[in-house]
Amino acid sequence: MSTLGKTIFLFLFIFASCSKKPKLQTSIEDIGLIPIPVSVDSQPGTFEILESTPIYVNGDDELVKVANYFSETIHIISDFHLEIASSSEEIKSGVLFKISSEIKNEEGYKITASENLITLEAKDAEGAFRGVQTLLQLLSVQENAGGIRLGIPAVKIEDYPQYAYRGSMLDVSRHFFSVDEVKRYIDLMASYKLNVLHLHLTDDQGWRIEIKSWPKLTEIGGSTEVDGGDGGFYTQEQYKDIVNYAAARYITIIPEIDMPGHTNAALASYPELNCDGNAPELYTGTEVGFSSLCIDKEITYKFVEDVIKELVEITPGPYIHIGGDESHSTELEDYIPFVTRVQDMVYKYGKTPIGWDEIRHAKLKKASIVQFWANKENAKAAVKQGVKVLMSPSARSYMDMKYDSITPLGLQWAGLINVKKAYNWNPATLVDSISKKDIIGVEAPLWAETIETMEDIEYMTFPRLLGYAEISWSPDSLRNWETYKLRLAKQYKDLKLKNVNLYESKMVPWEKGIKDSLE
Ligand code: TNX
Repeated sequence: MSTLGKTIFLFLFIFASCSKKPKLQTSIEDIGLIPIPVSVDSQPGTFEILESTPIYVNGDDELVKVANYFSETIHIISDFHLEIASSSEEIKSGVLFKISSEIKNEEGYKITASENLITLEAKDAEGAFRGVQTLLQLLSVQENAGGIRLGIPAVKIEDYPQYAYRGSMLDVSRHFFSVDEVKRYIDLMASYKLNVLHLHLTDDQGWRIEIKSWPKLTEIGGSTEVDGGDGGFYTQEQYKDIVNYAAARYITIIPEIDMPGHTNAALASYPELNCDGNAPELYTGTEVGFSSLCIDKEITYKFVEDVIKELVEITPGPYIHIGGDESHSTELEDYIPFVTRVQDMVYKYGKTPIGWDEIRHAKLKKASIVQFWANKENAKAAVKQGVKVLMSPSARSYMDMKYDSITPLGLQWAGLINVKKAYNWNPATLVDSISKKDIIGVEAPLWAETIETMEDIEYMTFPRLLGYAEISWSPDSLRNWETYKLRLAKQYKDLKLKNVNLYESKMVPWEKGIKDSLE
């Protein structure tokens, strides 16, 4: 070889060895999946996602949307643009999204990841969306001078949920939260496979949803909030925007109109809804149980029916929540016929009613749902009527309860709920004589008497929300506080990347160190 030839050879050799990246290594041991999947079988090797990694879709348009969501999320993390192509052929390398009739469970999915190929199979697009959340949690992002590298450890995962209803509730009445804030909460919920957001749209302190046939509800009733702030409300267009945003993440919005109590905002807006014909003042305090719709006036039922009718038009989901809690100013003999009549109206417009556990006093139709929050006798009586229960035990799942005595936000009437207490319970054994078959699922509410900002929402819900997600998704046999807290600790980096205002409980050994060098 000539000297020039040798020089070129040497140059190429050095260039090649410098540009050759070390093999990317990731380990499932470093990842704390929440909720824990039904089965995880770790394999050797790592799949590296590159700018050139193709995504193939073998399924319908809905599945393409889920693949797009995956690709867009990868783009946000890494700037990579992963191309999506449809394919019914056998694929040897890349990421394949596929509908599979072998997967029988609702929302079920299966991930098979090797060094060359990731296959995400699901019963339908909804199952694939849940599986994408697992893929995103499996993703390790390693950053060094050479740029960002993305790896997914080789693994086989099979997964499906224990409960069909895995929810959270935001009280937008006591303090109002904007459309963007609700959307951010929806995104955070989606990461942990939650699938229902219940919006507590009305209460004594504020009416937050536009009702075109009763415009003063929002004009007057939406004009303030706890402590006298400006309040606010969603126009029907804004509300539909929230509903669609949630639907794209396979989350159902359940609207609540709380009645016959918790209605001061409506009573202040329309004098004719009051038994004495006089509108009370708007209310900005935090007492409960002082207001009631006028049970004996026919206009009350015209009002309720108009509201339900308009609400149904903007609600694609199956449920309307009719409240029914703490109606201390309504005699039981009035409460029962009221709830019965409102229940019928909801069915008349093609929806299924949900109500807080007191509604069990009325004769319920079998499909109606009772949301247990305080009174075990109410929950048992509901089950005796043959209806299903939604588990929101205040002493375990109320995210407005303080973590400990020095938590700056929140209440403590149902006790303090630290991260362990929030996690360490089983919906199927909490109330004797109520078992899994009687339970539709779990919902963790955030009441907002003391919650004013998105940062406040995040502080009270993170990390407890991840625990409720696991309780409702994962098999009880896999749930254990000691191993859960280690998985939760590994979520630290992801929560920080998402800018979540996390409550850093001392019960959790948060993994704050940067563990992603390429050695
Ligand atoms: C009880 S829970 C309420 C709410 C309060 C909450 C505060 C329920 C059905 N009613 O009106 O906001 O306590 O924790």
